[in-house]
Amino acid sequence: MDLHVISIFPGMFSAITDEGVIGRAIKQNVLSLTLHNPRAYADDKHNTVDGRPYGGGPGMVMTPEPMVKVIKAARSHAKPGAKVVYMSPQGKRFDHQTAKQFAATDSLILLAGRYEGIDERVIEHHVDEEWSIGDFVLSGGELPAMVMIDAIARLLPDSLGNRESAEQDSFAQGMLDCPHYARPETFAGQKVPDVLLSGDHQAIAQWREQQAFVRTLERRPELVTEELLEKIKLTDDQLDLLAEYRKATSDNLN
Ligand code: 9D3
Repeated sequence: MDLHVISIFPGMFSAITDEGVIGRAIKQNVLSLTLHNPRAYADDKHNTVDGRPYGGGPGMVMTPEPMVKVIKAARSHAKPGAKVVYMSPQGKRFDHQTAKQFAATDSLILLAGRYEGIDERVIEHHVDEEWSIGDFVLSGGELPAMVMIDAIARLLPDSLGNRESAEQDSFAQGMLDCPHYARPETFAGQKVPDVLLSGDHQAIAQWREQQAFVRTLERRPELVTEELLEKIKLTDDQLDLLAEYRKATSDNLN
């Protein structure tokens, strides 16, 4: 997969290119990441990429000319059909499903804005999709782009065959993860749950699924949708728990 990132702060991306999943994917040629700086396409001696907003108000706006030039340059390097994705608080919310869809494409152009954002005419004519990573205010699109790249890169097939662990990811299943334990068996007076030491793989799988289900129900009830319930096929115990929980929450409302 080739990724093209448009940003006036290309140096920020060394945070993800040098180590970890993304660094490894790049090293194994599963992924390439190319940075494109709008400043290189500004035509004044100060390489200006921002301007004052028409209509007044605080902050600056990224001006159209260098942005359109840098987008065209990125398109010329990307594979044919690559989408231009603008990281924006006005975008749809990025999630694991979206990560999977992007991971299945072979070329992508991510546009990270600064200031108050990009001139709307650029978005209308040169951007294919807008994505947000959540309802909180950041200072630019670079961290969101890196978040998206991380979520995508770990889903790419690699030579070590990490696909299986990606499929087992909690969000891939639509549930939160179960608790995890490592040595020692007793730490600060707290013992690892017996079932995990039993060697009974079926019992362990059952316990983990039960833990994941209860946690999801308690912490993120909005994730327990009809769709999830159909997918995971609840045991009788889980059905009882769900009924009890739903009764308790509907009682709270009354
Ligand atoms: C304080 C500035 N805001 C005016 C009311 C608007 C605003 C402009 C630019 C808010 C944030 C930003 C910069 N953010 C992004 O570029 C961004 C972002 C985010 O802030 N949160 C979640 N996802 C994203 S994707 C890009």
